[in-house]
Order: sequence, then structure tokens, then C-alpha cells
Amino acid sequence: MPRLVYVLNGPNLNLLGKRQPHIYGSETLADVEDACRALGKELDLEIRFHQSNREYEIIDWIHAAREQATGIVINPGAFTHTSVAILDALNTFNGTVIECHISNVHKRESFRHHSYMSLRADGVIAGFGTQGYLLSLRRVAKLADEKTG
Ligand code: CA2
Repeated sequence: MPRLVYVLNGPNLNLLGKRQPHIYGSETLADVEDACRALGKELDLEIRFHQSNREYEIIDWIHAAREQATGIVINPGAFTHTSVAILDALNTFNGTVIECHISNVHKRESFRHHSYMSLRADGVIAGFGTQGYLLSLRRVAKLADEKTG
């Protein structure tokens, strides 16, 4: 049976590929979703892919993941640097959490250097462009494989 993974995207990521390509690249979020689904098939992962500009929706998806998912890959956008509420939600989830940033946040403004999410994340990836989502999924799959032997 495929293992369920939530791929969650925060505010403004709906604009991926449409603005600031020098920072975030030219792929759209739909392209990223397609690539995640294709890799999911290969890795035997069922992908639930979501984006919202609203903090509560992201929290609700984390709560939904609690009941059923083996992992969460999350790019919380700017909520990374502000949201104790999303951190609290992630702390209720027992599976693997990978925090994924398209840009290298450490090469950018100092307010992007701190992440509330990193207090919970099992792994953090930044600066690999949209490839970071695929690497995150590979990590979730590997840890799930290791658990089931
Ligand atoms: O590098 C990342 O993935 C970020 O999580 C992206 C967030 C930013 O606030 C974080 O510091 C780092 C911003 C997402 C905005 O996405 C856009 C994409 C294209 C055009 C405009 C915004």
C-alpha cells in the first residue's frame, strides 16, 4: 500500500514561476506538483499536494496528516520565520517532517535565517531550487523503508 505524504506550501508560492525567477526559478507550482507525483509513483508514495496563503489551512492539513501520513514535506514560505502556530501543529505529528526551501535562506536577509519549523524538522533543505522537494520525498521514503525494514 502506498505511504501517504503531505507536501504543503505556504503563502505566495502560488506565484512560483510567475515572479522573481532569479530567486525561485521558472518552474510553476503545478510543475512541482507533477514532478512530486511522478517521483511518488516511483517511491510508492501517495502525494497530497496543497498550497495556501492562510495559516489556518496549513495547520488543518497538518492535523489531517496526523491520522494517516508517514511524512510531511513543508515549505511554509514566510510563515517559516513567524509561525509558532505551525510549529505547534508540526509538534503534534509523529512522522517525518522535512522543511524545504527553494532558495538558500542563509544567503539572504538575516530575518530569513531563523526558522521556527527547524525546531521540529527531521531534515532541512535549502537552496536546491525545486529539486529540493524531490530530495525531501526521497528522504521521507527512505526513513519509511527503514522503519518497516
Ligand atoms: O526559499 C523558499 O522556498 C522560501 O520558503 C520562500 C518564501 C520566503 O519567504 C522564505 O524566506 C524562503 C517566499 C515564497 C514566495 O514565493 C514566491 C515565488 C515566486 C514569486 C514570488 C513569491
